[in-house]
Amino acid sequence: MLEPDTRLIVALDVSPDRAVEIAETLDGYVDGFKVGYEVVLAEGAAGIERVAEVLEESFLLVDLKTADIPEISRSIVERVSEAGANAAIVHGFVGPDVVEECAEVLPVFVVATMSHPGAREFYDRACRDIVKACDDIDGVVGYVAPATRPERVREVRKITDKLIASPGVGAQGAAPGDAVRAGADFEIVGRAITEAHDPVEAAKDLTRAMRTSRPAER
Ligand code: O7M
Repeated sequence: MLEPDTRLIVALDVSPDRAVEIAETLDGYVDGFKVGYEVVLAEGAAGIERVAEVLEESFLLVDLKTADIPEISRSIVERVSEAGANAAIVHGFVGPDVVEECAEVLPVFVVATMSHPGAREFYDRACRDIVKACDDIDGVVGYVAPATRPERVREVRKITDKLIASPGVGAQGAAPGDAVRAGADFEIVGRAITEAHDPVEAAKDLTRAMRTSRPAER
């Protein structure tokens, strides 16, 4: 289910109606979709359900970047699971007890560090330790590491054989394929697709660019 093929995950940071429309149109053309606060704050778990219902081939990640104590984090992931998510995203800096609790409920991608410049201040320093601490946890299927700083993707890849999903392509400045070449399995792309005149063409262009990228040796 979470196997890389086109290597593209589309971030649907748009209204629930638009998220459903894009998901229906691109289902099967891309490996997966990611929904988060834009959809959930508009319609709650029902927004996740609406996107999940139209997907027949692509997977659905729910990105609430969960970062609470283990019990609360688990109940958030339970709700996300009931709504139809195939995997959840949990922050790594909260520690392996939180990650373990969530990963008992649903496959989890752990945020190892982030794509924005401020992540250099604190998050980057914890990146290696987060991956080392989470890698033996059953149910951790992968990590989120930034396409904007491929050296961080390489750092994560050196420690783990699990999946890596990398945001930051397009609007945040990374070129398609940069993260895959550094060892990522997926690139997460939002605005470059959702704000494109023709999201289908934009997604196809991106998948073509990624297909021609040679994945790094494992
Ligand atoms: O392509 P964009 O910049 O429009 O969108 C990027 C998406 O990736 C958006 O949904 C962000 O929430 C997400 N993201 C980052 O941009 N940076 C990160 O470090 C982590 C994420 C993410 O997906 O975390 C799971």
